[in-house]
Amino acid sequence: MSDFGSLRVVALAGGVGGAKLADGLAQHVAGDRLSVIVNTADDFWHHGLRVCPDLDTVMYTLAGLANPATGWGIAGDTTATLDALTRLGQDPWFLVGDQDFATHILRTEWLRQGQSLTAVTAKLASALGIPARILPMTDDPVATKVRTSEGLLDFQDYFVARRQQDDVLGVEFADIDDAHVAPAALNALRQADVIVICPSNPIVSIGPILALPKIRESLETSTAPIVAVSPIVGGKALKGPADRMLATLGYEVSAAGVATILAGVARVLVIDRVDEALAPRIEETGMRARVTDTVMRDRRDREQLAETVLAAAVRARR
Ligand code: FO1
Repeated sequence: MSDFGSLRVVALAGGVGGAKLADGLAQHVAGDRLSVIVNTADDFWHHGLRVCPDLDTVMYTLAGLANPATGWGIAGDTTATLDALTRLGQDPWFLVGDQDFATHILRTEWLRQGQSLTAVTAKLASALGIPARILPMTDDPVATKVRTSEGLLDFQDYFVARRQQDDVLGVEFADIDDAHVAPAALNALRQADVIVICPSNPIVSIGPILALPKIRESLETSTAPIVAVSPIVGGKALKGPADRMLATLGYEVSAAGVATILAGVARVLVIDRVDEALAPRIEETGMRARVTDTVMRDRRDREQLAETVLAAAVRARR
């Protein structure tokens, strides 16, 4: 544990990129002093089970179980259940492994008993030996819908079934107006010494978290330094469709474009060395720019990026 072990750190995260930085932060921050508030607007019902992809990606990554090839799912998982479903005539468009099914089965059972998603997630994470707190942004259902020339698509239909081939013309978060921030997530934010916005898609991963009014208000009024990491490096998303989405929604596809979305929320934007020339433009938005290597290829990269982020936060606090 490093110099940052006593800080209470809250990270906002979506799926794979967010989970990697959360893992880096967990290498610096003691036990439950790290809280990760996770996007739940990708969640959906599949074969009668509640699937929460971003929560599970963060959970499996922090447990050291994540499939390194995909970033989601469990390493070495088998597909006997999916194969049996296919034999029974089901289209296996969404790849759920056998061990992953166990998570969805238990989550669904506990939710049906009336437990909150926050409580269910805590039980699953504790069973996997994760000391950090994994906190759904809300216990209420919120669903991302993607507007395309084919109509309004459910998020996983756009993302997985249609392989992100459609131009995204707009994004909606269904039921967001009726959703309350989860109390544990709000408490964590209020007690944070440092807040980190992970390099997740700013539109569909960080966007839903910021769309909860109490979260945005808490960030805007927080005295804790807020440091974001750009998920766009050299004009490209490291993973997923964030670059194409920014383009079709009218944003510049660069760290400077990310800065226009996060200005007013984050105090510092961490950008990659290849984007160093964008630093003055980012600083024009009122944010400080911090330049470092942001591509996380292995666990050591995660740990080093987390160290840079935490050091930038501590500096911004003064
Ligand atoms: N992403 C895919 O691209 N294809 C899949 O078949 C797929 C299955 C899957 C199963 C469980 C899970 O937790 C995640 C899964 N993902 C899959 C990833 C996920 O749907 C997306 O990456 C996120 O929703 C975006 O953050």
